[in-house]
Amino acid sequence: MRIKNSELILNPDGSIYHLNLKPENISNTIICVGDQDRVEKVTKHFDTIVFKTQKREFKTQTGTYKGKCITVISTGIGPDNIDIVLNELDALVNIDLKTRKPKETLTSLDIVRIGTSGSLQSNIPVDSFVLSTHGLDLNGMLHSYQIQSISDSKLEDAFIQQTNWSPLKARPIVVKNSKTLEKRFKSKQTCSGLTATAGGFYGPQGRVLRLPLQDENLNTKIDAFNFNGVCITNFEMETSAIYGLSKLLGHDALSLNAIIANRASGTFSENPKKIIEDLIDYTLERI
Ligand code: R1P
Repeated sequence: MRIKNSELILNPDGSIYHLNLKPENISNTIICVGDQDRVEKVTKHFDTIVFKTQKREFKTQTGTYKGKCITVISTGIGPDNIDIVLNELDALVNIDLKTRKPKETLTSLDIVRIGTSGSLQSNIPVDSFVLSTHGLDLNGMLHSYQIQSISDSKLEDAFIQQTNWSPLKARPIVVKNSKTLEKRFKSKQTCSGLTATAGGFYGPQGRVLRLPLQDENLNTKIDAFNFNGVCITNFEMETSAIYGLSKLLGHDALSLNAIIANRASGTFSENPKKIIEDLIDYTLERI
């Protein structure tokens, strides 16, 4: 069925609405970063850059690193932006933009996030790398889709019970990473665990400036969560959305985060730029 102009929006030049990209502008290997200024921190290592564009917070550069074609794209902050980025990247490879029909043969993208994050555990210090085995969706975005086949209801039930999760909030959803990508990126340098993805930076991650929290003990319960040895390592704002939409759309995704804050000890990295640079080097060597 032809997808209507109001649902699949194209710019006058034929590029997709928010990302400003045409199918020929992207590689099947994607690195996504939150901060648009991080795009160049990745592509400065490239042999060549063949394409650049930016619209709003979505900045894209495509080029080669040691001969491999890679696209680097910034997502901005939050799961709402990931909904745009994942759906539009998928449309570029899996929908014929001229006929506006899904293609019969689908393409699977490799999507690797290079992010920053706060650790929740004292044994995962600032300046370490976290590889997310799962995304724990605490923001509700994925509930707009049919997620039953990709979510882990046992882990979710344990989380709801152990944290006394408010029924007034969206049910948490747990989604796994791509095991293929995990094998390639896991090493002694990475700590593995479950990454909680919040829909905001302050209240949704338990930070208090002037507003009291719905549950002031929630972070303590999240820190202590344990289900058959699975613990929650860190908090950020994109991983579960990337994992959920990638699984639903048939892409492989992995999220790597540089730990720049430790919420357990209240510390912040003295040199966050360095640990982000180190994670970029680490990722490019394995991609
Ligand atoms: C919050 O400051 C932002 O930083 C983290 C969070 O997930 C959120 O996007 O990641 P990035 O540095 O990749 O944006």
